[in-house]
Amino acid sequence: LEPVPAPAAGADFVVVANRLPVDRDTSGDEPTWRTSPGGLVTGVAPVMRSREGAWIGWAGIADEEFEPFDLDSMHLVPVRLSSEEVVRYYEGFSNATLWPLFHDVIVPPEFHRTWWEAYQRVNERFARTAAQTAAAGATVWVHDYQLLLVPEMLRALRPDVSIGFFNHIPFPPWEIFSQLPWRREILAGALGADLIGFQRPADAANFRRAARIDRGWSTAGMDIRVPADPERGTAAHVSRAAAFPISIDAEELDAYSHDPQIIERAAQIRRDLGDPAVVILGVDRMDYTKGIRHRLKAYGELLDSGALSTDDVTLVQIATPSRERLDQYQQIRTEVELAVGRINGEHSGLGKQAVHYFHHSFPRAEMTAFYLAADVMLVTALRDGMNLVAKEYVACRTGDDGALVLSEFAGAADQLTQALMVNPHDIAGLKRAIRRAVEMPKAAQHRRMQAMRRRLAKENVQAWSQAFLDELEELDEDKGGQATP
Ligand code: ADQ
Repeated sequence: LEPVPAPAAGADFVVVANRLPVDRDTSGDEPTWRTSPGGLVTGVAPVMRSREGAWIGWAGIADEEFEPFDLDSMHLVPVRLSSEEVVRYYEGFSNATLWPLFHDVIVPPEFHRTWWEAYQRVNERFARTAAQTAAAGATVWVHDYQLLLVPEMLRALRPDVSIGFFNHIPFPPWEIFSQLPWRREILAGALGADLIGFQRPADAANFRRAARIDRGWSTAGMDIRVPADPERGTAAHVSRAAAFPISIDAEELDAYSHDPQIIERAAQIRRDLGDPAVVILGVDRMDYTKGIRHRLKAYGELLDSGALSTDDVTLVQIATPSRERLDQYQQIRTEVELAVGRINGEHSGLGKQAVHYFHHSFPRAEMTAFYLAADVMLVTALRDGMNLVAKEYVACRTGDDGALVLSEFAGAADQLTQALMVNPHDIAGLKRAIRRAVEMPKAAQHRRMQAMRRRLAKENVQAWSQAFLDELEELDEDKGGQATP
């Protein structure tokens, strides 16, 4: 790739992510855009608004070209994807190769050369769009596993910009990552960034180790020395790989949780559930990484043995539809629904349902009401970069009560250390933790919840993005003084 000039009127701060934070609404006479929820959106939107930058991403509709537009004080630049690219780049390489590979191969990743070709092509389109959007010397923040090649491509196109990359999902140990036929290109791609952020220190360490083993590149502390690559058109530089655990907009959730209408809605939810003594809640995208089956197995066995009874407890499982065209996702949905059906068939009575299951998404206000209504929250991911649901639950517990059961394989376990930690593969341990949570005395709930809430009030999403962008800026200022490898 050859360097290109900076645009005359470019943006000073550019976010590059697979999806724009909007959905097309075609229900009315005139199609409109409305902002859409989701982990990444929750994380970056507040920063975008405060810095008035540009956001580059796919608008979510294949084969359609949209002009850049402004919404909620954000400048949005749509990138076109053909339906074939959606299949190969997005559903294929991103979600059926990298996603399972980076999540401990819970299901087998598929390696297809046609998917890889599409991934490269689409990454280059994103990189070129970023090169045409960023002002001279701008900061460009690239997000997630769909765009791992963009940092290196953008560096070749625009050596003047400062490039950050954030990996929202785990980064696997070398022994797993090395299965990827294109591991070299993926590593070199991400290493085009000046700063590479991960959720946990262990993810960053896995990444640095991969760079050492595969590329033979030397590391010092968090830094990796990347030599020049004349073929790809990049100069020697130092790239830093470190942990920046993402968080939630604690203040916004706190405001929602104090809203009298939402408080009343939470009370209504409990009444509608039949006023059980204990409401247990699970909230996830319908994904095989989230451990929904393990959770249901443990809960079902507790009902089987009589340790829990539908006289006192009910489980509300909310599972957002996700990646529904992929086989593995159809399969997990079938398995979850079979398990829910079995448990309800065996244990529900009239007005006493064992599991209330929802396969759709809810507005944020309604989600908050569910968090407020739940005495126990179950987060049992088999592997999860962070898991914002765990943090959202804590942020909504304005009464300092409630019990969180949390998988040690979710990044959130590093911050929410007062949760009841579980290994979700250990069904006996999971059952013990659920019982403990259900029976936890109020004083213990308060002690644990207060400590977690105090931490989240400080370590919110604004602090996360600020920490990442501050460090990126520092690295940019230091650039002149850096010894080249
Ligand atoms: P996800 O895998 O999507 O995110 P998570 O972090 O839990 O997982 O974020 C899900 C978001 O969607 C939460 O904000 C939640 O409230 C919302 N949500 C879930 N179900 C919903 C429903 N039915 N209705 C409405 N909203 C719903 C990826 C990584 C994570 C990482 C995030 C952010 O897999 O590990 O924490 O990115 O980096």
